[in-house]
Amino acid sequence: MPGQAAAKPVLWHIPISHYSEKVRWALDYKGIEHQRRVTVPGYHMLVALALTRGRQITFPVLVLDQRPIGDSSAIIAALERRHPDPPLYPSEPAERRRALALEEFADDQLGPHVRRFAYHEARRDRARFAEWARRESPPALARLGPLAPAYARAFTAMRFGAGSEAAAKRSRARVERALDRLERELGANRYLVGDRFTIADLAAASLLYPLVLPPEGPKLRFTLDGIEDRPERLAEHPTLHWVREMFRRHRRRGILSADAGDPAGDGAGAS
Ligand SMILES: N[C@@H](CCC(=O)N[C@@H](CS)C(=O)NCC(=O)O)C(=O)O
Repeated sequence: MPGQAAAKPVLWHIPISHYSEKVRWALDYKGIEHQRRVTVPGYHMLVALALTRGRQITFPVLVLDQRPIGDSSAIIAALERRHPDPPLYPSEPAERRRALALEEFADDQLGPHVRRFAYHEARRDRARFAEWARRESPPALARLGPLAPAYARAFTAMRFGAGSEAAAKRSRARVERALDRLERELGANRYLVGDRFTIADLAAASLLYPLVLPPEGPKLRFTLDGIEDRPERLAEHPTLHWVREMFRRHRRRGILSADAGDPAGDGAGAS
């Protein structure tokens, strides 16, 4: 309709999810006004399937120009085409290839293992995990009352393998190897590719946020026991210091529409 503003992009996300944080960061970095929607974790898979007509089972999903896009990397590729400034992809072809390869490395080698290990550590303290699940749940899930923590335990075990000590240990080792590789890739540089912030930095830093809990990132109401208890192994890793720096320098807050369904959208501001 002439004169009618284009519909704002709508981000379907999970506040605590690091893949969701990756897309929130890209939207905010590019200053794209958008709306955010949340739904009950678990049920979100049905919502993702419905939104994408069966193509995608995971969140985040972004509806951009009426088109639902699943998968954080595909979403950011579409944002890059639609809103090229400021760019997240390097313009030089070899640098762009390296940045996209590092994004893929972070998506595949880091994301699932950070998630399994972090949830496993969080689940160790049953009372604290239960308290977190009760407070953090969206209203529809909170209505389950005492069942909400049981639901959270079952979901994180079934979908993410967080219930298995052995699997969490393997994931931790994978995370440590990935941190070492990123340290090598960084060398003496501030950024992974070239001399400016790119998708490579954004992907690695966002997918590592649960191990760092930077003040600029999503607010969780607990810190992860395992990280606190064994700081000598992980918290002091140079790559995690770099993650803190990336959040401090580049995680600016973005523009949410006035009518956004979920104004904070990342758990920030919740008490
Ligand atoms: N490759 C996907 C992964 C996203 C993902 O794993 N999302 C989780 C939430 S953190 C999810 O929806 N999981 C549902 C499931 O495990 O099937 C992306 O980059 O967006």
